[in-house]
Amino acid sequence: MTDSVTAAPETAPPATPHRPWWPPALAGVLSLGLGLAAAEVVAGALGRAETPVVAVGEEFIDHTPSWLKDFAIQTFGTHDKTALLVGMGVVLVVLGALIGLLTARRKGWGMLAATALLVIAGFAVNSRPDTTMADLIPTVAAGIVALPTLSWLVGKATGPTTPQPQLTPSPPSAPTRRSFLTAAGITAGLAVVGSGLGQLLGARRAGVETSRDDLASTIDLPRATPPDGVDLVVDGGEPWRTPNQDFYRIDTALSEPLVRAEDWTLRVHGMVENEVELDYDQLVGMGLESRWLTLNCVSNEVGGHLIGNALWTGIPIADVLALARPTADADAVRSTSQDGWTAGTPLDVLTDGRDALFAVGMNGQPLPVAHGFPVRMIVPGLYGYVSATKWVVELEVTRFADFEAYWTTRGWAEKGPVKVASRIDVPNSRAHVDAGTVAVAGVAWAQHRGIDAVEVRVDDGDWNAARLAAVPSADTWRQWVWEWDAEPGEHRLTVRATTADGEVQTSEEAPPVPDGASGWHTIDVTVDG
Ligand SMILES: Nc1nc2c(c(=O)[nH]1)N[C@H]1C(S)=C(S)[C@@H](COP(=O)(O)O)O[C@H]1N2
Ligand SMILES: [Mo]
Repeated sequence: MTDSVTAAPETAPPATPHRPWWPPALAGVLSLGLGLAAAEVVAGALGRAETPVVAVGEEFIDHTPSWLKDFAIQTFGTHDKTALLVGMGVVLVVLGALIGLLTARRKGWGMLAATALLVIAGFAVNSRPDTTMADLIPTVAAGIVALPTLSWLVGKATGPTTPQPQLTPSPPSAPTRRSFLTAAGITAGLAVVGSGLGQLLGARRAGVETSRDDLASTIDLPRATPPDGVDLVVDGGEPWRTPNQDFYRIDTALSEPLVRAEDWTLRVHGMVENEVELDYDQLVGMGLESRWLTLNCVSNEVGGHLIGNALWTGIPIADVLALARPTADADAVRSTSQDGWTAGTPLDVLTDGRDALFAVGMNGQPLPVAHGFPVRMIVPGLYGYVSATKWVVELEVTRFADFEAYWTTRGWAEKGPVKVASRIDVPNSRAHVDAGTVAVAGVAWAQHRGIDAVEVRVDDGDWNAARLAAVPSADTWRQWVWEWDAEPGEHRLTVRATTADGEVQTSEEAPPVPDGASGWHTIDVTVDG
């Protein structure tokens, strides 16, 4: 006996109101779109090329089988990249719609799927050559924007979350529908504005990279082949010449200043008889010189790696100052970068004949943007914070008594001559080595004075003279090696250097603040019998 047809209304299963499928799908697509637009803005602002979309596209290109590549080129010709982007757009719309629908039914799963998509994009970014952790920032921004938007917009698309007991299904009420459409419209508008802004910001970066590429053929940069005998080539040691992409980077710029060479000028003023303004061609026209110079940061700890050595090509700062003719009572030069950072350098250091340069080239390449393109200063013998102004646009000849520079207002010393230092690179700290002959090796530096001796000590034993590599001048770091006849047990190795003018590196420990770290570098190793 079946009386279900006539069953009392109160025993019927709760009615699920019919809802159209497209609002949550649209919500998914728009949230994803807004997230990706946010990534474009952040990437543009930071001057980073690797947005999640670009990285996934590039990975796709790199991993496309060649038959598909050939097919794409044959079919789309030079529009193959456009075809790829359209294809990716279609895939993103489908994925966004699916994520929106999933979020409407199972919110947790939908959010997880969106997160997974961004994590995959993050892996793509990470697999691109030359990327650092900072290149992940745009992808993270995409997540920070997309996930809350997804939750909010899908919520709007599906109406109030508190179930309203209803006997008869009713269509979503007009106000709910209208508020979803408003929210969707705002999201779409923001996504469009965001991607436009991202394009604009990214174009500036592209313009600067083009300017750099052009210079590679118009200015005369030498091949940066290290001189003979500078590299001891000990296994695990650092190369004497630091490749540009491995050169430490320190600056206060959250996004790199983007200045095209053709837009750059340098103004020299203050206590001078003749104010000077030079553009890039005029500066380069004064004559380029190339010098191996080691640059290090005052913040480097004993044993640290905030130091690098490169072939710098540029114009002597002294030549530019000679055009301006500083007055006799001046004793300082305050240099300013395009983004307003300042350094104070002693005038006599800049004019005493040392190779202080306005550098335009680094290791045979136009200066990388991160290292100060188009022009930066580098002064052998001084820490970077008092001398190595990147993106330099202005010199004011002045007196130390009359100004403070960026780091001196923050407790660092007014003058920053480099302290003599030495570092053990091989073996690694806490390494296990076999008893017998062990190469102990590293670098020592005292720019502009030069290194005359390096000694190594085992535990509290006598100092042993290390063998020194060649150097082209007193302005670079110097590699050293000492052959140790290692006996089993735990040992502590200590290094110290002596400068060419006779200063023995002090054992007295000082922190980096206010004028550079001092003390001997030591490492502990275990010699296995
Ligand atoms: N414009 C600008 N130039 C700058 C800095 C900076 O913050 N802004 N930092 C200085 C410091 S503290 C150092 S150690 C060197 C580092 O140069 P690098 O990043 O090319 O290694 O740049 C110097 N020049
Ligand atoms: Mo520095």
